[in-house]
Amino acid sequence: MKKMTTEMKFDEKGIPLVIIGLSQAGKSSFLKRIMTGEFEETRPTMGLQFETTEIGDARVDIFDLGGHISYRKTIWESYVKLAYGLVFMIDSADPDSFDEAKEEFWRIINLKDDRDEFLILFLCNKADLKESQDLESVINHLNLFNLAEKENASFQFFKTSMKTGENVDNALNWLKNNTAKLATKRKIDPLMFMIADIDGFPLLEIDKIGLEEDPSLLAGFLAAIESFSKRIFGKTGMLQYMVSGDYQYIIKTDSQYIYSMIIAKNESQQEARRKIDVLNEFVKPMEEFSILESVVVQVLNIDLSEYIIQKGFK
Ligand SMILES: Nc1nc2c(ncn2[C@@H]2O[C@H](COP(=O)(O)OP(=O)(O)O)[C@@H](O)[C@H]2O)c(=O)[nH]1
Ligand SMILES: [Mg+2]
Repeated sequence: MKKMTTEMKFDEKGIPLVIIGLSQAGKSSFLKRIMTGEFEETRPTMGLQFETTEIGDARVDIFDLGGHISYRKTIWESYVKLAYGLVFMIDSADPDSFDEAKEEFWRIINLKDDRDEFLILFLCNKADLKESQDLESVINHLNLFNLAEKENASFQFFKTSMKTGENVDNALNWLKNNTAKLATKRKIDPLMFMIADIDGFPLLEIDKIGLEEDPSLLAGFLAAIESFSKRIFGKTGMLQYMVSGDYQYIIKTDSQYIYSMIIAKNESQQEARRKIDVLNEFVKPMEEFSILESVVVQVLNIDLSEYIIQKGFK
């Protein structure tokens, strides 16, 4: 379990996107196209691999699906939950892989929270090969028309070739335009984040610099956590949400910890809840608190120069 968390490296900056697909679909070639504008025969990557790049303001993490050992799955599932957009790549010239791709695709889509708006860019790659199936038959085979029922998803399909460059620019432009739109809706800039034990004792606290000048905000928050910890005694998995003045307070508990965050009134409550949910999943199996700080900073996606961190109150 410890291994899983140390290997995790959410990036600290940028809109989170993931590129996923079975191995050999063309993900590494797509990455190469994004970075260099060129195609180069890639070598099959053996074993586990972590790749990352940038598209505009977005930070993109790339994962191979299928045949993974389970702790690795936990990692990319958490990335998927955090991601604003998913790029799913398929080898359109390999119809034998469609069933497995279908299973993985829908499993991933179903990981996304129904509260979240998110993007799906579906790339039917290797369009240059004569065995390449047309878009309609891939859409039919994978039941992609069912995406229309996902009201929170914006989706788009392209046939691409990383080899010839066909539709690569169109796909990237769709992604850039749509992530930029989502990012403005989903932005949060927490004023304060805290993990406390179940009695309300703070274990890790991250405060925006300048927050100490508003003691009422802090005092109100601590009082809320304390009363919350008393009220939920014996219950777990509760989430509480309050609005007070210009602020929103989001508090969640599991059997061990209380997670809490303050964001401004105009920011996305859903985004704050989502981040707390992801953190909750990571913290649960942690035996030590030593790496917690970096996990929190990465999931919250904050600029550390703007915050003060306090820990180890006990
Ligand atoms: N013909 C053709 N081959 C491609 C295309 N994209 C990738 N490949 C090749 O397919 C294989 C797998 O590509 P790779 O990018 O490593 O796939 P990944 O496992 O998803 O990262 C490599 O031999 C690539 O050179 C494409 O659009 N057309
Ligand atoms: Mg690869």
